Amino acid sequence: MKSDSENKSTGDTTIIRGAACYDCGGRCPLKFHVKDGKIIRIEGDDAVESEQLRACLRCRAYRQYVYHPDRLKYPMKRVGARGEGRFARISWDEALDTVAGELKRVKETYGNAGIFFMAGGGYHGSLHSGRNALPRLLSLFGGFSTNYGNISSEGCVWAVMAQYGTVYTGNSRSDLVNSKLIIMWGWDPVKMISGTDCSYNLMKAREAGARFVAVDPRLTQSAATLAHQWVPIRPGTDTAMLVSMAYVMIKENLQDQKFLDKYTVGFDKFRDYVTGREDGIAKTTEWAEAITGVPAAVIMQLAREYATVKPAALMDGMGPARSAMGEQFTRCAMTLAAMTGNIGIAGGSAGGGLMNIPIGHMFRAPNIGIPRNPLEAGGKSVRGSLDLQDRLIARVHSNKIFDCMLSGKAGGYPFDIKFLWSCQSNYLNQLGNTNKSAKAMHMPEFIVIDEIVMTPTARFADVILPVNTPVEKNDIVRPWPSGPYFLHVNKVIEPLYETKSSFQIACELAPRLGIDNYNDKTEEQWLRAFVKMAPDMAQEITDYDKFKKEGIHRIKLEKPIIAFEKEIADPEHNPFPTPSGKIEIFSRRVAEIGSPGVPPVPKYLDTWESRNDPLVAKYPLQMVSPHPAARAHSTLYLVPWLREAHPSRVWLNTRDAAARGIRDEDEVMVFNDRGKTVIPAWVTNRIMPGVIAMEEGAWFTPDAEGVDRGGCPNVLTRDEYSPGGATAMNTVLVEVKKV
Ligand SMILES: Nc1nc2c(c(=O)[nH]1)N[C@H]1C(S)=C(S)[C@@H](COP(=O)(O)OP(=O)(O)OC[C@H]3O[C@@H](n4cnc5c(=O)[nH]c(N)nc54)[C@H](O)[C@@H]3O)O[C@H]1N2
Ligand SMILES: Nc1nc2c(c(=O)[nH]1)N[C@H]1C(S)=C(S)[C@@H](COP(=O)(O)OP(=O)(O)OC[C@H]3O[C@@H](n4cnc5c(=O)[nH]c(N)nc54)[C@H](O)[C@@H]3O)O[C@H]1N2
Ligand code: SF4
Ligand SMILES: [Mo]
Repeated sequence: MKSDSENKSTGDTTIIRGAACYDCGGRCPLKFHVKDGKIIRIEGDDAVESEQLRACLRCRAYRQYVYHPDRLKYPMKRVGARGEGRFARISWDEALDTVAGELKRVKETYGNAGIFFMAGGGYHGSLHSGRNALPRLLSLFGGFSTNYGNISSEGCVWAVMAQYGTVYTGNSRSDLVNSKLIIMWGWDPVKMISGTDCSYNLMKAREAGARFVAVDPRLTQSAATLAHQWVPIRPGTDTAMLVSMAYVMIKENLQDQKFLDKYTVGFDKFRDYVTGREDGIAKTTEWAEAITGVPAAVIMQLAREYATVKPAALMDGMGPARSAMGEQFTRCAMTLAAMTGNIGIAGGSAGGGLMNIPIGHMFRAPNIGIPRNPLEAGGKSVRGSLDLQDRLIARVHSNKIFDCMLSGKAGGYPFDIKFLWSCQSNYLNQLGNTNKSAKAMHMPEFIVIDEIVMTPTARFADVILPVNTPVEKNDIVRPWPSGPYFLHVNKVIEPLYETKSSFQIACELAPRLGIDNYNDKTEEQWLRAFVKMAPDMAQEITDYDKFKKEGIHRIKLEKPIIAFEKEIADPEHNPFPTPSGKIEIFSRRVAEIGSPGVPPVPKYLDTWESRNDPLVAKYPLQMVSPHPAARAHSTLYLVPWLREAHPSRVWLNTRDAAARGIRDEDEVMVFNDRGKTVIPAWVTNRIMPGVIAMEEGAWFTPDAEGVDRGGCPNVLTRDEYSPGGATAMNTVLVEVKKV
């Protein structure tokens, strides 16, 4: 029998265990077969004594990523116009001297606030991540400005902090088998993973007899494989359906009043809103049908079912929350979880979108330690306040980076961006309104980008620093939302070409900036220190060498983790970490902000570019941009196997296609006032009429007329965020025509 510890080598092939670090929704142990210093094969987990953490198609195609001919091989400087994409090779010395010189010049001329650090989610290792390595350097250099707001889930984070006071609101996936009803609401874990152990446990729950309902404008992979019922819903209207489900429960007295009385504050105020006592509008199923397109009878049925089948897990995804007023969806889902008494019990779910468990989670990953950014000294912590205004000292919202680049202080932002460091991000491609972002990229006086491939963002660099992939360095990484385990990223091959990690780059820049206390450890000393630094790791990993060799340390839990189990079982000794010590359906902290966009109890609020927007006459279709099945965002875009497995297409309902004379696989143009993109159509009834879907992450490839030929949905999205911070990616009106 094989086991975790076996690294069997046959002939001249060696097996090295390691892991990937994509921002991918999971995290998997991998077995790399290496021959003559080259990876010749990759396998997934082979554990026999525990549940396997099986790799998805993306890491199975890793070889074509590592050995892609278009990898950036050596430092380069721009020789053409900015954005044109013409570069010439330079030495590392010239590249680093130039970057250091520009940092000093900008600091002297404009002050540290002119230096903007823009970090994406591209790499998750503790040591080599530029997200850790570079802020440490820039803080020691006197400070920097940056962005706030988790693009993925800021609305969810805001909502859970308001209602529960913590981001750890998920249960172990192994607890799903205890659920009798699982509602996948804008949640497609078969594709987005939601923890590597998720799909397997959902299958087990299905086999154990749980009923599955999917609420999504698309019949997702998860809906197709698991669901008994698909409820298509108009994007951005989910809160109305949830509110109306609450109406049914209240009218039929189905809510768990004992639970509400004991553990929550403010249900009475929510009830007043739902019944219409507050605003004169009863949130009936007919009221919700008109908004959501979901038949009143279906809303009624799901409300009754969720209120009476126990335990039930309302799994509210981040997709519906990544929209205008998205945080209201998350707050409302948590409120229904409380109304049905499904919080803190096996088989239930507290909701909240994030689905994080606290042990072994990536949010708790140790890192090299970032000194407080001097520019933020004295300010509130970014997470410390629910009022977004408090975050503006040296930051802009992520979806306003490019707007800030364009208008700076004159546009009301706290700084002008003079020096841009884009690190492990492809934000030109990944944030709202790409055509506007491309204009903004002409504003900074200097742009440095460390990257693996020549992304649409990297094309705008003045200096490009080539970075290596996770198989070319040692690191420690932790799982996405569930787990619990820790992974050791092992160096499987020597760094290719002249590539370095972001951490190495920072180490080599430090002396050039006159910083002599940047780093005092070797790579191995850091990794050993990390294991001691994080309490959950220190307790578990007593033999670092074994951990490194096996590539994984699995935490053995006696029973599944259930969020808020203690708070529910023994509330007197375990208050919720909120000001009231209870679940805050009414939040005083939110009330104090005093803005109609953030009501103190969750409410359905109409948004821009909804079906009620007059713009609908010109752009009648709503667009959602789910995460790509065969990539991590724009990472892996160039990998041929993945492109073949999952060609990029726009999902278009048969009725909408017929009305426009479009047939399957026709090239179509998707457009609105912000941009135009050309992409083949997938004509299908797996999406509801009136809605189209384009996967995010396809590379922006403008032609001479400015039409994107790459199928990048962000030429259409808006660079806006919601009052609670949600990045409004799924709130977009468009039209489609045949080209
Ligand atoms: N394969 C793959 N997996 C990934 C990633 C990836 O790029 N590729 N990225 C990872 C990252 S960083 C993140 S943040 C997560 C994101 O995870 P999610 O946010 O959960 O993923 P999405 O695909 O954006 O959205 C989930 C679903 O929401 C639906 N949806 C969109 N708008 C609405 C709406 O208004 N109402 C309803 N009911 N449904 C709606 C979409 O159709 C989609 O099926 O995924 C992670 N996992
Ligand atoms: N329309 C639409 N847009 C979206 C979303 C959506 O739902 N709809 N989702 C959003 C979400 S949730 C997210 S998280 C963002 C993700 O947006 P980004 O964070 O920009 O993610 P990627 O597109 O994966 O780009 C990461 C880049 O990092 C590079 N990289 C990888 N490893 C390293 C490394 O070690 N060092 C350095 N320096 N670079 C490295 C990769 O080559 C890649 O180009 O996209 C957002 N954009
Ligand atoms: S991309 Fe993520 S989920 Fe897929 S195999 Fe790799 S680590 Fe696992
Ligand atoms: Mo994300």
